Amino acid sequence: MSGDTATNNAATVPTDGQTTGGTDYLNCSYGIKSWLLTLDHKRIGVMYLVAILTSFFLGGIFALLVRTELLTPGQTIVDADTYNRMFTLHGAIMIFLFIIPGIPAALGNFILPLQLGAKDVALPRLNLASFHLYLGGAIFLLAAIWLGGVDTGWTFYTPYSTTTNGSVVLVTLGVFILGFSSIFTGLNFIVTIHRMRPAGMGWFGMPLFLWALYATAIIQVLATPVLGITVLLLIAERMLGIGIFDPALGGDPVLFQHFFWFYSHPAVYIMILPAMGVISELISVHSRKRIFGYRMIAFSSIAIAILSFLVWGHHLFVSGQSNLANMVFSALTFSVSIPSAIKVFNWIATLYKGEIRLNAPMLYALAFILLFGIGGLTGLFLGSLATDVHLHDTYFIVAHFHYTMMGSVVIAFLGGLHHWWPKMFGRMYSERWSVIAAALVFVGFNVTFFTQFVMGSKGMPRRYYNYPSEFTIYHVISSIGSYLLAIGFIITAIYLIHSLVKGRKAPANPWGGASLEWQTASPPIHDNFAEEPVLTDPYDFSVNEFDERTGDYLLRPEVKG
Ligand code: HEM
Ligand SMILES: [Cu+2]
Repeated sequence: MSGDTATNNAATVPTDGQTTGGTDYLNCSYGIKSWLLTLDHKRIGVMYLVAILTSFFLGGIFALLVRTELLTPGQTIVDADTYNRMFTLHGAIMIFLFIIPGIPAALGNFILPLQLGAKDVALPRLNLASFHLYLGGAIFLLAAIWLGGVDTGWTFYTPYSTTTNGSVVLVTLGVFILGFSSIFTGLNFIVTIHRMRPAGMGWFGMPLFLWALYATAIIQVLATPVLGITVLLLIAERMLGIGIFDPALGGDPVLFQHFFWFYSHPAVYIMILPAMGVISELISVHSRKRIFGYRMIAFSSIAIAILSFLVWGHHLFVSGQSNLANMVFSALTFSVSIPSAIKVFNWIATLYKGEIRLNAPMLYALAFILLFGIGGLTGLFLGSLATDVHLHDTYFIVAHFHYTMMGSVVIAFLGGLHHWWPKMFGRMYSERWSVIAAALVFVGFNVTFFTQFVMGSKGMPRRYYNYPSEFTIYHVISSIGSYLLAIGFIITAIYLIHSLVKGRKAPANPWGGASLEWQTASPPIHDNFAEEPVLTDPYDFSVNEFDERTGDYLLRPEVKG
């Protein structure tokens, strides 16, 4: 097998930082410089992971504050203005600092080159630049929080966002900078998948995770510039008084909604497509069964990426859009469910007669199928005009996007993290606690958000600080659910951090995966592969067999050749 690794096998040591002669990418050099200036995709992936999980923690704190405020009608812990700022920051942090970079930047960065048998991504310096831009954008958002935040909602709708006081310019500038981080990551992944596939690995020889990252990258590169232009126009109107969106200045506020959702709807697929890619890996590896309908799953990722650009108008059904446009966007919205359903049915077909291991990665994969099912199907309620008029801007919407973003993407993120954790950090985590935490997250999540479907269908509006007392019981149940959810996340953080210090040493291939990342050491060396990996079919699990003595799955001698 050739590719860049073939040419220079000699392990190189990083030039950035104090080299130690350590054997793996974690201990081959030390010092803050060796991390912040690293060109190693694995270290960049880990830095993203730390930054993104810190953002999730911060966004989660705001979520718990929002839920605590909603425990009673009227004031509970904060006043109405502060409440508006809290849900806005919750949404903005969760979207722009956590879930958009999310799986691609953290897990994608670490795993993609390994699954290609490569030493790194095609453009390592651009990769590092995308991380620095992420940090830059995050600093703008944090500065905005420090200066009082914003109360516009994460959607920054005009003309309110061009007139209200608050750090709108800081936040939107942060979003603008973060956009470049996303574009550069996408660009890097597209070039790497095109140029660094080893000889013998055709497009249909790649793991499906890479197809999903590829489809995501297309959206990152094509859609994100639209968001960049939109926020620049918003800043121009706010700072210079140029009439673009504000009717008082001769602008059109609905134009902003078109621009904003032309990015933000495809953006939901930047979130969910990588998650779907993770699920394809988890379902097949942890049922030790070839994925069912490989090509249909691969094509469905591309189909979703294309269709995602054609449905943004379903966010404007009650914004005075024409009936014709409403009908066209409604029909197109239904069509997106077809490629999504293909994935769900193929995952279920893969499980059929599989050797299913009910460990944390599989439990999260099974939870994903159910919760994504609920999230997706309730999307059809909102895609149909008659029901959307009733449900728009209610808690039904809040529940819907938390089932898709939280119940699906975050759950898949957790599944992928537990799947690749032994590879990334060379340690096994407590299986028992991972199952307990997965159960708590699952129950807590459904108690929090299923309740919101019920109160939303009864007319409870979103973004309301106060509410009629008939909704109190739902809010109390939902808040208790969110505390359970938080406990589940805290337990997860504890045993994962514990595993870094005290965890059992991980074998190279603890789960019996057949894709190339499992042929590297756990954790990998700086250059990834000490010897050329053997090119295998990523879903042919007969290539390896379990070795009781080491707890490792080893390539069969006849495969190794
Ligand atoms: C950790 C558990 C979470 C809880 C308890 C939670 C709770 C909530 C609640 C109650 C609202 C509605 C506030 C209102 O309309 O007045 C909300 C809004 C929102 N949440 Fe979450 N959420 C959580 C996680 C997430 C995650 C993981 C994401 C995305 C990755 C997310 C994204 C959003 C967005 C975008 C909004 C809309 C904010 C707005 O109206 O501007 N949430 N969340
Ligand atoms: Cu949408």
